[in-house]
Amino acid sequence: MAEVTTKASGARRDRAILVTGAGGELGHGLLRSLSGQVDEHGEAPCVVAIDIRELPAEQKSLCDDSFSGDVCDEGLLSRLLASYEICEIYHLAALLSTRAEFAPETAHSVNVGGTINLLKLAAEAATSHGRCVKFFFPSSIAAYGLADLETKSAAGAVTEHQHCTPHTMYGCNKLSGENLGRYYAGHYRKLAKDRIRNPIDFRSIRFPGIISAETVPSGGTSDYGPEMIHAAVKGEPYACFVRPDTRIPFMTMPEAVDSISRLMAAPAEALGTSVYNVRSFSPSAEEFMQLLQLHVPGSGEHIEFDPDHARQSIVDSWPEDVDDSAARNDWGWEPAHDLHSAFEEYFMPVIKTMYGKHDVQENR
Ligand code: AKB
Repeated sequence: MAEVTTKASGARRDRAILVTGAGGELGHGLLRSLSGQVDEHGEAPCVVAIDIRELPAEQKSLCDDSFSGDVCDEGLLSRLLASYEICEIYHLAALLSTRAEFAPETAHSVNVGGTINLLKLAAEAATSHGRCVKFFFPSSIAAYGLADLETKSAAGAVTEHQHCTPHTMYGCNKLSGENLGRYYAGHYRKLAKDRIRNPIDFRSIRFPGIISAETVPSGGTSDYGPEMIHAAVKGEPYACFVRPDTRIPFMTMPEAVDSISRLMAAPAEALGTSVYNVRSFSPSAEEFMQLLQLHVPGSGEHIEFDPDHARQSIVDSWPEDVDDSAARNDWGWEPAHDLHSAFEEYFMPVIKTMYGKHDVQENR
């Protein structure tokens, strides 16, 4: 039985935005942007969060209600459905790529089983209140699978339709989530007589590695980027688990949150597809380290490259860049940063403040 940690009382059948995996890195940024957001009816729906762990006080304060529980717990989801008129869902809960490879079947249950549960909940909510439920699903560059380094280098920036042959359970699960979203949005219960057409407005972004200046990720394979930056500012040594020439796309956390808000606000008629690539910069691990060395002098001496064969093979199967022109054309996606401005305007000021390292000398 899920532990219920309700903040607001008496909130029955209020309109609500549901966020799963709200305690994760992306949830952290997203809750801030959703809190108090006014919808097209001029109302601010409740924000209701679920996470496997109890939310920290700061995140809880951004929600009207929060539940510690599992997206595989159908009982918890039924109780949510009975308590709220759910109008929008951000389904962030997932086991990331590295963690999923240690327990692939568990990852499948959480990542795919949890997604089906949330899609079903969205369809039931739509049936109950008679309006389409907007559903956001964060997909990933893990949905791609390049056969080898030669293929990766020849492919360059890949479109949404190329190389969708993932090498990881997490990537398979993300691709599956995209397909299930399309199914629930356009074809759910095709043969049922009492079928409701298009109960869900499903929208998804294939994220590159996301770097937050405020939190350090765990369980992912793009984690070497954020881990390196945070370690350097803290003055700690770091052993990077990929080769210096490893290249995948990244973006900052505020850009990731902004991309979600923009996609969700876009008129449905403008969207030519339900899954979009986004990206901001695509440095090699060595270029990353060199820039860090400029901003945190001496940090390069404490960074070594000690590739982990298995994790390296995962990153080698991800594209060196993605083509984000569909997102640019359909809903005006534009990155706020290139690599240099991300360091100057976001990573360095925010991370230094966080660790109280204002005295780390800038050397540019
Ligand atoms: C991971 O490394 O698993 C994630 C991702 C790229 O989706 N950060």
